[in-house]
Amino acid sequence: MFNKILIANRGEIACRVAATCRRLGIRTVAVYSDADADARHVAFCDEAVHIGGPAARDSYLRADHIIEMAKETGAQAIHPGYGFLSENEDFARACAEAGLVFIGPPAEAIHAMGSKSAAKQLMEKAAVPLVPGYHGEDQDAALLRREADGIGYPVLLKASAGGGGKGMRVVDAGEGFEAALASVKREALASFGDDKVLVEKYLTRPRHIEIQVFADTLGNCVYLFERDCSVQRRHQKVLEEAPAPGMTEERRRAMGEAAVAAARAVGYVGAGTVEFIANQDGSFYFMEMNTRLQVEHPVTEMITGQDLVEWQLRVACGEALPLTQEQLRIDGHALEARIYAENPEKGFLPSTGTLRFMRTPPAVQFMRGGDAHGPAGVRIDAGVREGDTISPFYDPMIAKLIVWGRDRDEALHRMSQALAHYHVVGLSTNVAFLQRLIKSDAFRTADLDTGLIERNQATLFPPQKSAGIESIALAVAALLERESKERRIDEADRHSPWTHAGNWRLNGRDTRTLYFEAAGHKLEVVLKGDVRDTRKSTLIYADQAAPFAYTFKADDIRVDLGTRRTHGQVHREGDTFHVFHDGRHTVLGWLDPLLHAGEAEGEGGKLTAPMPGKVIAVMVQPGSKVTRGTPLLVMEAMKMEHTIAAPTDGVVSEVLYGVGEQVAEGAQLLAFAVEEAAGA
Ligand code: MV4
Repeated sequence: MFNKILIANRGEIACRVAATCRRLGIRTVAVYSDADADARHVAFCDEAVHIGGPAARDSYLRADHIIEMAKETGAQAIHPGYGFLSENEDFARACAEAGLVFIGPPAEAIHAMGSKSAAKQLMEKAAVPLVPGYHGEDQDAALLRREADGIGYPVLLKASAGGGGKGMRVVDAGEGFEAALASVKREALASFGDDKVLVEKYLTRPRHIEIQVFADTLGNCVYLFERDCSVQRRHQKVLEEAPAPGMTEERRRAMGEAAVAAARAVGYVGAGTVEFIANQDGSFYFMEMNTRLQVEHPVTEMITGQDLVEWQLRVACGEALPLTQEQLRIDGHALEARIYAENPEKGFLPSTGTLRFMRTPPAVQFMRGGDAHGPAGVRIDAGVREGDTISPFYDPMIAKLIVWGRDRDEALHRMSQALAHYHVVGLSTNVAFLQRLIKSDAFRTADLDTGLIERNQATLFPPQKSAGIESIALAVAALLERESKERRIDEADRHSPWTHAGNWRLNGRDTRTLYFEAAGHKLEVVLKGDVRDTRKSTLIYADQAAPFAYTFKADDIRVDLGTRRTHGQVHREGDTFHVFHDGRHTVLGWLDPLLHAGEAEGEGGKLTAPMPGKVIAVMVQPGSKVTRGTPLLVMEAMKMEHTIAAPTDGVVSEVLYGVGEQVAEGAQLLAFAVEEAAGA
């Protein structure tokens, strides 16, 4: 086995590879760009080498420089992860020339699968099923048209050099053929420098089913069953699972053997994935082969109990595959959800910023040797920690959440539970969207195909509901708990504002009105009864009134609303309450009566960011005395400026953001204290 390897990647996959190396006693060298100096993968590895600027071409794509660093640090091999240099045949060759082992397939195998039409010709010879179509050398337009007419419409035109959905066009009828051909050729030439196209019968409701294969240098080749990755959005996978729902034993064997034949046809070595599209009737066709370890490999690890990175390392140093086909078994069902920093409500726009707060469900980190899924059946592969930043330079994935169950229903249940305990503050995430997806009828009943998300827009993007009474009650509980703690601390201090009950806003003896703001609406909550002493009162909100009591158990708040008991977590940042309840994240801004005392109804003056954006000017500093309406800070969002002004006379006690910093919607920007003298 190797003593030391270099990992030519970043993020979760670099950490994932390092985790197995650590278990096997292999030293690891990380590489990092300027943007990643404090990244988790750098801390996770034994050594690290700085390789350049934040843009990938200035760092993670610098093949020669990375090879140089591998030699300098005494690494014997390079693991490329996925993306970046993983499917670059020149890099694979250059490693070999430098006397380093490339932990991946031979350059020739990468090359053979790089061209779609050449790959299809090879697959045809190996008797791997192909979609009816044309993948010949002759690119004469009239010939291509005759082929399309012969196949029957709709047909799909694909750039031979394309991949991952780029350079494809559906043609519904013969009349549209020439225009579509010209457009695909233009796009292919511009994107891949090669305008060769192929023509295929277009399948209208395909499933994406891929087979994990593994080959060693001794001539062994096996399949580790299938993954269903049909749930995608614009060719980005969202959920993956193994095994594929509805798969029969015969079809599993047929697809597995076809995949092994495909791998053997190109002299494959190492981990690879053969991608098929399958019709609803189960017929399946070769699409392409990915010559790397894939993002979604953990679901295969969960159901087979095998560590695929360990397999890669063993194969790369010439060992035989750890198991034979007969020894491989499927145990249970696994699901993977990709947690992204993005905003599903705004067209899945990537969301950059700092993970100011992050709580994750109980889980094992990465693969554990000998224990595929850990006690809870939950695994998290993450490349970031709380406090880290998601920058615009790389893929905005936060983590992969992987769950295992004895069957699909158990896995679904665990995924839903785990998502409900994935709490992120600081940027938008797709967690709530994933939760809706998991719970949707289409996914629950495994009515899978690549159009699932498109077709279920209505359920997956429901109109935003206003905050429910449970979320409000949780925020109120968090507020009251904090106040009672602060009061205890300040009890001895007669000059403290708390002892003057200024924060209580008591209207009469036992009624208190609280105002919150959520999604631009002002919400009124009335508490009646003695909240201070018994924690029991009545909560009135949006025409509902319920007896209200709460208790804290570590981070968990339990709330009783009459006979309904619920629980959740609240993360407070200044006057902003992030309520996590029932798998949802509700942001409530508390309108502190101390700050809003002098304010006319409906008037602005909040010290929180009205929308995500960037701070472009800060006019004050801690200690600045200001009068009501004084501009404090300017934000820029959507090319417009927003000035945050003092809500009343007072003193700035804290400035929480500096010029140039990104702020999330609802984030508190400044802390402000009412001028002592003003109220006296
Ligand atoms: C297809 C197809 C329908 N018919 N080929 C998209 C990416 C590439 N890997 C293959 N792709 C497709 N090829 C024929 N003949 C539909 C797709 C397709 C797709 C395939 C897998 C996963 C998601 C997809 C989303 C849209 C289209």
